[in-house]
Amino acid sequence: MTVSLTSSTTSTGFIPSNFVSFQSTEQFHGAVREQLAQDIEVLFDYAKLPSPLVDACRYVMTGQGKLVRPLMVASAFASINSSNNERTDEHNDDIDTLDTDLDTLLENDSDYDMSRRAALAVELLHTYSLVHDDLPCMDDDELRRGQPTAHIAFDEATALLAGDVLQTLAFEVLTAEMPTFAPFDANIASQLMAIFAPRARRMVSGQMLDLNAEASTNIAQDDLEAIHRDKTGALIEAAMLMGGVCAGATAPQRMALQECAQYIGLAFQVQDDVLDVTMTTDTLGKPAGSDEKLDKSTYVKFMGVDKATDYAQSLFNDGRAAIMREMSNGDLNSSTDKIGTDNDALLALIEWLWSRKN
Ligand code: GRG
Repeated sequence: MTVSLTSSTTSTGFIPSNFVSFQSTEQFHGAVREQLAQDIEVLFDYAKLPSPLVDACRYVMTGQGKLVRPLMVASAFASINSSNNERTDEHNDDIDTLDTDLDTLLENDSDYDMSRRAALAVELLHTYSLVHDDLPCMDDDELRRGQPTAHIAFDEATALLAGDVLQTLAFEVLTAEMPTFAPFDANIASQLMAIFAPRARRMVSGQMLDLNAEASTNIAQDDLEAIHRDKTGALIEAAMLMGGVCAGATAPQRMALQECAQYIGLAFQVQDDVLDVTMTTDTLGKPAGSDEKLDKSTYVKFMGVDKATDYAQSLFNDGRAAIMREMSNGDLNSSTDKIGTDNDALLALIEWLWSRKN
């Protein structure tokens, strides 16, 4: 599989991009992770947080997270970008392409940098939710991403503030002028904000519904699904849509991204329930079997491990189908508005998610 991403030749300043082709999903994901690690440092330099707040933030942001949501932003960005560039190429076939190519490159550089901001934003928000979720007043967990949780490594007040400031930074990063990022595009930034803010709010609503459900003895599968649509699904939806918007996704492309995200958001949660009972603490990097210990309502509790595994697989397949349908735009002879090509980062991402072990 080959995926394409527009990538700055260096990460300093507004420099026209090269189109870099990656030979494998691992290579593509590695490049996204490396860029994100650099951007996290740029952000902490910019934010000038006092100690030990900055240490706690760096600690939680640089643990062994899988970076699923930034990878979703980058994959949606790469797929839509590659699809739309293909269309531009077709359109420009008869035109002198020299000037157009330079315009496209400059435009893409700014788009790519907006996708870097979006990737950073979703990871900041996600990490804040994990830090708060682990606090003694929530799940009271001591292990996360293979290391002691923030309130254990630091103290409860610092962990609470770290979560708070990560959340604030998640919004700030979309419009701050920071070194190594092209000046933010106000039009894209406002679209990103409109996607991100309500879904960040839905994540917290989902957490409340989850806490309410813990107190109730008997909840239906539909209720569980509604909880996870908000708690886990909303941010996944935000990640895919934000990546698409940065690459200039059309309305049908956005609808396909949203539909795909809804399926894989739920699939991800069902899979999480399965992994909690089938994997070890070492592999998970967080306590195995904690759902049962906390008597949580999970898909495994509803339907058993085998059926929950099948359910996750069928949801991933539905997510893939949403993308595939858009690739052919309902008409196998049409290439208009298709999401990706044979080198589709999104389809590769779904495969990678399905094969995850933690
Ligand atoms: C605002 C306190 C608060 C919570 C919001 C998202 C959330 C609700 C709580 C986090 C805990 C949790 C179990 C969420 C379910 C979503 C989920 C499966 C999170 C784990 O995500 P991964 O697997 O984690 O992507 P890494 O560590 O790899 O980033």
